[in-house]
Amino acid sequence: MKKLLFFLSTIFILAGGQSAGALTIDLWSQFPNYQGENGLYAYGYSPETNTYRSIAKKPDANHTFLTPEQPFENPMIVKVNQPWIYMHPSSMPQCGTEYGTEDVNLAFLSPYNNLYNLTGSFWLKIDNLYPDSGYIQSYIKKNDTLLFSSYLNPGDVVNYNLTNIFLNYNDYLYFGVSSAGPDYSDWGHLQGRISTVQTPEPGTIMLLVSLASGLFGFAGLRKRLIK
Ligand SMILES: [Ca+2]
Repeated sequence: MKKLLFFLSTIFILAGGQSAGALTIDLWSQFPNYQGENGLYAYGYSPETNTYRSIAKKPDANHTFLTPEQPFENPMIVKVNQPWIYMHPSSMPQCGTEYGTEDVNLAFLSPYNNLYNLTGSFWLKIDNLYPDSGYIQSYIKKNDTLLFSSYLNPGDVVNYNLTNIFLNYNDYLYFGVSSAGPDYSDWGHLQGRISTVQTPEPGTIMLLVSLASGLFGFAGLRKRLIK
């Protein structure tokens, strides 16, 4: 009987066990063309003041956010060749003092209370003119909580694989790149995917409970008939 119940439960979960919010976001394919598209935002982040700032969308270019009021227009975040998103932070004084030192962030605003899996990579592309230049810190945060962090030298790729991260409705995930000092040749890149963990809906759970109690009831009736 236990085997039968397990089998039936598995069938119901596989057939009908949609999560409250089934969602998969590929950061490259669904990279926003305006702030908030697909729940994604381009932000500058000031570690000094712990504040986030929307980066301007470049009017004459798609999937490009930058800071035109500062030298080199950093912080900058741009969808480039698949699967990569280019992320350049900003560090005083080479990138200006308008906003001070800022990390560059791609943020995701959770539309549900749900569990999420996060997989992907950060990469520090080599600047061919200055191959030894460039050094960054990559990180992933849930609101103010650090979930992942790694420093990268030129050419380094680091993978992340975070499972069962619970986000409430309107919680933020931040995929960030910090200059970790000067920002010369800080050609940071990000790729990855955000996906909800499939969990049975309450209706499915109730169905399983009913099914289980029904089967046990049937088993009891059968035992009584056999007696
Ligand atoms: Ca740096």
